[in-house]
Amino acid sequence: MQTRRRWWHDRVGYEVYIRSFADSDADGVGDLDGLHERLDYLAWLGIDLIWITPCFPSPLADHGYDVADYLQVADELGGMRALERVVERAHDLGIAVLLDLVPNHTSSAHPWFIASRTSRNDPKRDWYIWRDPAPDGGPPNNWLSHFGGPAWTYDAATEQYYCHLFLPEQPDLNWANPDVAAAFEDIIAYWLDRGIDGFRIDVAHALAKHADLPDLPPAPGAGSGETLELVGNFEALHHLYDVNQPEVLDVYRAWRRVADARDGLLLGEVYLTDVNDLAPFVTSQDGLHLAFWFAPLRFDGRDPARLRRWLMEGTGLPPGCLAWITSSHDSPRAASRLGGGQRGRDLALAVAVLQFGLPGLPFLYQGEELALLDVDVPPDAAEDPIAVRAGAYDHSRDRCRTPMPWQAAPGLGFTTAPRAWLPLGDRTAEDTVEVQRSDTHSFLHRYRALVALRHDHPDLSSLEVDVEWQQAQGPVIAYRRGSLIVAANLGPDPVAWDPGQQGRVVFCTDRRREGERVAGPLELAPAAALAIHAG
Ligand code: ISL
Repeated sequence: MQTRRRWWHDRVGYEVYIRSFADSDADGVGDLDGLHERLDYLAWLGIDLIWITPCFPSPLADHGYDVADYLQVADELGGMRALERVVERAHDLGIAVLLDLVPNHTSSAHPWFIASRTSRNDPKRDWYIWRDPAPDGGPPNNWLSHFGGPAWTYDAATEQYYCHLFLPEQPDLNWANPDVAAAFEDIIAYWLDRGIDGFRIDVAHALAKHADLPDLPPAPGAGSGETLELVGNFEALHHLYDVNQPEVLDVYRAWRRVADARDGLLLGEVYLTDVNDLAPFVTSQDGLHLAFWFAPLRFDGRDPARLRRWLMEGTGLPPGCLAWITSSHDSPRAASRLGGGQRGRDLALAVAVLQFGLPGLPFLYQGEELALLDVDVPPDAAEDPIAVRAGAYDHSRDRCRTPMPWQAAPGLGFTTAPRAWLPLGDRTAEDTVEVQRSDTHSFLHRYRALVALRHDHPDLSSLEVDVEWQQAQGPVIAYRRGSLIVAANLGPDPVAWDPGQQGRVVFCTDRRREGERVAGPLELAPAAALAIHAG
């Protein structure tokens, strides 16, 4: 089945974690005017699509993923005018702007929920998931919150529990209620009509719940180490009824009509790592346009065959329906996950090279282009509810969310405030944009060259050019994409690798190899990746 070519298919995306990108007003928190000032940098990097993490009014129990008003912009981030300035400038630079839509839950401070909890008869009562206590007075079922503890909180005023897959301050909406669906169709139309180009959709697989809210059985793979998230016992349950219900696809069918009428992009955070679960979200012509593919985030640098399998699984879907990431504001930075140090950084770039050659929308997470490592955030500086509430410091997302290092200066060029909202960490001058930009051998320049590779070779973003996977040669993952051959050595030793084709190196993680003629086997250093133009 062929996907119709749309405006986003040849773009390169970038996640802006707004609170840590650039602070324009010296309050220690990144904001939209700060982003505005840095859009030229993103254009220089070759980025032509950004996803801005939630910028709506919020009590910040989950740093913006608890939205109190979907139609306004938080004052702390600069308000509506600041967003308009960002969109205008971004469009002048050819950069599309996605907002982060959080439809699974609202903030408990949203007027909908405030009304809903006033009485069992309130017109908004059924906008959320309320149930009577179990016979013993406990929660109605055994569902758990992603952030630890039960997925239910008792509301004494009306003597019922409400459901929240995340914090108690993030009550889940009842998507079985058509009024909720209608409200979100209006929200989507509202922003698209104001020049926003689309949405990243938060926990896009979770909106619909099984009507009977049955207990969840234990997970078949529990304890196998295969699971991603270990906060509390969330991954010990088999999530048969709380996420990935078929009705969720009806939601996107309706949104798709609203979005397509305005040429808007719907990009789902579908956190399902079995490709068969993910497929229905993106393979029908009336579902999400794109979904992030999270399985490759399980690669820790040790078993290239696993990464190869996940990349192949993703490319088994119709072309152009996936977005590729190696890190985000929810996971360890790629360079840290892949072992840290020089090798972790080199491997992160090598994996990005492999992903940038595949059909779909490649994304960078802010700071990835600098090969940043995670920052150690001490418990007394913790912000993430996973750390603060659940005490799961090992899984804290703070360490991948620390401020962007722009300059080797106090505040890292991120802020002039004496203190940023999260620690700056021990960033070195070599970590900063300023220093890396002036050094053509830096990671920043390699990522920029990688983005340019994608833009300069239409075969890579084409929906018609297949991926031809090469037989695995030891730790080397390689494929052909039209006129290009892309390869990476993910092992710890140099490898002789045969591209099976003559050509010229048009990109290499080792910049000195660019331009090299290839005629037969060549040596790939550990963590080296390259692209060869055949001919
Ligand atoms: O489902 C998961 C793994 O099985 C989770 O990883 C889940 O998809 C993820 O935590 C969802 O993240 C998003 O929604 C959260 C917010 O805290 C994150 O920052 C956001 O990216 C709640 O809105």
